[in-house]
Amino acid sequence: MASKASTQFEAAGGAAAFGKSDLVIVANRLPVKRVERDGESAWETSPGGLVAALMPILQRRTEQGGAGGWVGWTGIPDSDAEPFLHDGIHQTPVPITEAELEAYYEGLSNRTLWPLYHDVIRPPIYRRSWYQTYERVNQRFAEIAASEAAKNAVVWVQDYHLQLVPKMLRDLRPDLKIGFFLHIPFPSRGLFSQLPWRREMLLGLLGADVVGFQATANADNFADLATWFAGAEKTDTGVKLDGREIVIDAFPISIDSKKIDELARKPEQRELAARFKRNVGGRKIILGVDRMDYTKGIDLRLLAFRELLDTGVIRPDEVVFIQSAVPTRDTVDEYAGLRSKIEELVGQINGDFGDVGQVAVQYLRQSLPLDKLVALYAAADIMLVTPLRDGMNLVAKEYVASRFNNDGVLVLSEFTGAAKQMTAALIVNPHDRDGVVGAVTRAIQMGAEEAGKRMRILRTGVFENDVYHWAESFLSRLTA
Ligand code: GDG
Repeated sequence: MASKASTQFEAAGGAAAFGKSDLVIVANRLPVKRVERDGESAWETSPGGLVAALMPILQRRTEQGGAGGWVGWTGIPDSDAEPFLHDGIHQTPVPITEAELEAYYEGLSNRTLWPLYHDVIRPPIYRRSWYQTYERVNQRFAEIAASEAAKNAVVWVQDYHLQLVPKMLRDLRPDLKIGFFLHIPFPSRGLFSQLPWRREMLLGLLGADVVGFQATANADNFADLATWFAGAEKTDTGVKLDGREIVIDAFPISIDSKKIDELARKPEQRELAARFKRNVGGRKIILGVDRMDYTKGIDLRLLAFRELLDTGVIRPDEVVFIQSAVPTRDTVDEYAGLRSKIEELVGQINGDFGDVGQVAVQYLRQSLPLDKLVALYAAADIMLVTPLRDGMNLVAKEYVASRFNNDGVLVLSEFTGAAKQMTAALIVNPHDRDGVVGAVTRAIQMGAEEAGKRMRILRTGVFENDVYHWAESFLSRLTA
């Protein structure tokens, strides 16, 4: 596979022959997925904030006479899909085999880096063969990006799956402007030092001109590690390495706030939200929405809810807790155990506090369509966002964007990137059961005036700093 990509690259004349796009996004996944429509298969744009934010920027580039491109995996193992045009954007697939996915994606990305970067909530597994595959797949991404990028193009690499790409790409194409953004947290020296390939990973990232993080603390950790292990020198804006200035900064990601707000206001959406409310017998709704991931603190949240019921602060005929947990990374072992644990807790709580036709916890394990999700946000009196560690957390922002009546209370973990911006939420330490119980109690009792004041502040922040602002501020820093 690696040889196929290198051959393609060399056949195209290597770095001497420049590709088509002058703005290229490189991400693990392409922004499209293969779907069956009317008995035929076709490419369809994938939902999600990152795609929604970057597609218009790439399209604008095309309209202005340039060309936007995206390099990534199709989501189909062993696929040899050819490059194609979708919505005016060059889509360049990176082929990945089933065996490589096991090592590069499930292994090094999701069983080593994901737990390590999320404060070792689960023990990271360090396996050299996974790292070697990660390196090989990263090299393939770099080579394909090198052949896609026009001379002096801007290339923006996304996330922890591709941390070696910036340096690999710079070695192939020193003419490029290279940016990197990490969507998950970046740990402190004490934790990061565990990584057997720490120096390689740091040098990989330092190949970029701008390395962006969700929060200042992450950027500071990276600058510290770059000087400690990679011999970089601190500067006012980042670090210097081999005579090259590298900007290191925080660029907190956000959502398409206007789109969520407009959707929530639609009459059919309001009707759906009202129907949800009727379905739960008019009870107050506490809501949790997460990927089923051990970083999200779903179990601790359920235990806090149980305590509220145990102590009688909450009565099951007055309040319902709706937890939506969309399945994710099902093939990774650590996730299977989590699912049983959560389902057992839900079962216990409902066994003890449910009634005929009235559950205490309404648990949904499915991917909800966006309109249903937004109607749930609109129906929820209290949103519980209690991850143990989270780069940003977009759910908190989506909830706020859905509350066009300026009501509802957000309870937010201090260990999310979002908590640094959303200080008008009720901020909690998810490990502190008493603290979470106290915050939910306060949220239930909060008067409309205080709730409205807090929500207005939160909404102003979410509308001023949307995902378009995020993308533009990163790119303008990169091209400055
Ligand atoms: C990573 C970082 C960072 C969830 N259930 C459904 C559904 N979702 C959507 C939400 C939201 C997204 O998934 C989850 O985003 P988060 O930010 O909360 O968390 P991660 O998936 O862990 O994202 C995180 C993010 O990257 C961006 O940089 O904030 O820290 O871990 O948009 O709405 N969407 C639909 N149905 C569901 O059932 N349609």
